[in-house]
Amino acid sequence: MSTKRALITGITGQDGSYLTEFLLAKGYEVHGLVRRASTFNRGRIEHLFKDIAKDAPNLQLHYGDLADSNSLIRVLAIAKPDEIYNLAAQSHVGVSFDMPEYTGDVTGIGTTRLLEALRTSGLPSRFYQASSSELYGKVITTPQNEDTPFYPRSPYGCAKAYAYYLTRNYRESYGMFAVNGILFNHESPRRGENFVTRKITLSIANILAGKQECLYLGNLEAKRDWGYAKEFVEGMWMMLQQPQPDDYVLATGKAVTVREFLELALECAGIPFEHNGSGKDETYRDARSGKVIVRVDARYERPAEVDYLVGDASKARKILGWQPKTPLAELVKIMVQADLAVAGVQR
Ligand code: NAP
Ligand code: F7E
Repeated sequence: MSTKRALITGITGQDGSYLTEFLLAKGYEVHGLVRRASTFNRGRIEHLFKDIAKDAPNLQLHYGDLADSNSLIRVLAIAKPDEIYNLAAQSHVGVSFDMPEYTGDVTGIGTTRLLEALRTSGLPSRFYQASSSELYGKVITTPQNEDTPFYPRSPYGCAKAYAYYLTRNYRESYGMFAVNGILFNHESPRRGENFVTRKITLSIANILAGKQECLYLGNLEAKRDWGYAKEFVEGMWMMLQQPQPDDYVLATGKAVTVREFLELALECAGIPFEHNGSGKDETYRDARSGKVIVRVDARYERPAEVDYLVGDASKARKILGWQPKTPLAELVKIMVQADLAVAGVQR
């Protein structure tokens, strides 16, 4: 059997890096779209190059951008992928309120550019679209599954809704094998540093290392269904191995508040804490030193919040055989330990 080829947009991101590892281990030739940056943006996949022999070019990177159709056409012609994973996006919900037009262009229209480049290429590639639980936003029913109506609450959620429907439209209009993975939050030590879980674990490590005084957070009451990214990328691949294209939710089915995540992380790092005040005056102190280590800061609140998301992944469990394995307490431990090592804290 010939080697399978995959193209990953967003290969330098959290999910892109885990998916690349997963596909390389399965013997795939992996092509990645990398955008030009003035700073080094390949840190999450750098280790993979070190492991690869020079005469086994099974991981190839190509400059390109979801805002640039010609680069997508060029990369498709070079990679000729059997499978395409469209993971690239302006993926930060909070930032999308500051940059709604850009978010719409990259996260929404970027998907049109890639689907249209694929359609006109005539390649038979299977297409995965990174859809999101942010589609459900101000939820209509709980838990959310593939039939739950959408109510996006941010420019990011709206852009993802557009991309979701476009993916379905190309499937129905042109018979393309195009699927949506509607993924609930998934985290890891490779999570971007300005998403709340990683912000918490990295800040705690930096506080213990004496590199940071205090962690400033927004809404502590939001509830999320947090899983382990490494396990979620396997579900993406499973969706593209099915006989028929379809859309699937991936989630753990359990949700906790940002506050609960914070307290779990503090416990995991061995910091005894005292909680005082409420609202904007709320603080957490290190019970040993009395120093305030967590404060609430309105700068991190959003114009419209998504209060509570929890997913029902029973379709994925039944049809794909996918299920999450790592409980939240274990995920918190993995993230805290990795960040203590990054910060140079001896344990
Ligand atoms: P991430 O870490 O923010 O990675 C985003 C990737 O997109 C990075 O490689 C980034 O490149 C790339 N990118 C951004 N703008 C681009 C552009 N204009 N052209 C080409 N590439 C661009 O996101 P993630 O957590 O891995 O998530 C992967 C995908 O799943 C995203 O589409 C996200 O919206 C979606 N999603 C994520 C979650 C989650 O909980 N993680 C849940 C549901 C859906 P740089 O490295 O250069 O910035
Ligand atoms: O926020 C609250 C914030 O930015 C989670 C993306 O991967 O998952 C992610 O979107 C919650 C929100 O993730 C801070 O208000 C409090 O309620 O970590 P987040 P997100 O918005 O859920 C979905 C599924 C995606 O698709 C997205 O791409 O935490 N929160 N204080 C904070 N959030 C941040 N970022 N920073 C704070 O200081």
